[in-house]
Amino acid sequence: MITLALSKGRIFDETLPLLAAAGIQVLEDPETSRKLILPTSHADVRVVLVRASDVPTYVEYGGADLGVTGKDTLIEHGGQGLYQPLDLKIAQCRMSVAVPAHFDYASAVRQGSRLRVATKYTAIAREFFAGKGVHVDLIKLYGSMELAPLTGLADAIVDLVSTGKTLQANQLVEVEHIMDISSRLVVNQAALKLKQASIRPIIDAFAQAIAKTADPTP
Ligand code: PRT
Ligand code: MG
Repeated sequence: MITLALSKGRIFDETLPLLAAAGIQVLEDPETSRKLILPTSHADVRVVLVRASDVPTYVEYGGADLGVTGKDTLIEHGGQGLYQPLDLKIAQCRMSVAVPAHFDYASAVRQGSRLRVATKYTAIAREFFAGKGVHVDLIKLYGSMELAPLTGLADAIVDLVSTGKTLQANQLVEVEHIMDISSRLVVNQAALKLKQASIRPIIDAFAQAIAKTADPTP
């Protein structure tokens, strides 16, 4: 049996076409089913639904053989014990620093002020500001980062941005682009050795599907 860990929402939705390219159909819709283990058209392949931030942990400890996870989540997890064969180019966005429109970020940085930064992504934020030589107090949050500067909890946030509409709706502006983000296929290293014959074809089919999307000419 091969177990693939996915999170509901954009990662599940954008992984479906890749699974289809590997000849695998998921037989239940996670939005209507309450099941956490979904069967597929392959009797020996199943999908488990976990929190996005739990995907690397499931794969690291062998609760799943494979998983799909954002680069953001993977960096925060640390990636230990995970083979990362493919950038799937799905669920694309960017990691940015944002501040209230009235906050003079450039001056604050120039003057060497200590910035209060709220984020779910403390490892990425710590490394980014250390690289710039900016002193920060990091405030760990688990969601709704946009609220932190509006309530005086923080001067700035580090968060994911795709269309920019969430920032705009909360009068926040992007002041730094930290990195581009997309989702990765992660594989348990022991499973790759022991279940090589079942896992390799899935990796190869995903790789071909991505290459086709990047260059659609036959
Ligand atoms: O929601 P939950 O707490 O369970 O976990 P999660 O938020 O990590 O899961 P999910 O499914 O929301 O995101 C899974 C992965 O999708 C992330 O780890 C990213 O790699 C990727 N991804 C791509 C995004 C976005 N785009 C994105 N726009 N993840 C989150 N967002 C959020 C962002 O945090 C912000 O609140 O959407 C908002 C901004 O969107 P725009 O379009 O308004 O800019
Ligand atoms: Mg979310």
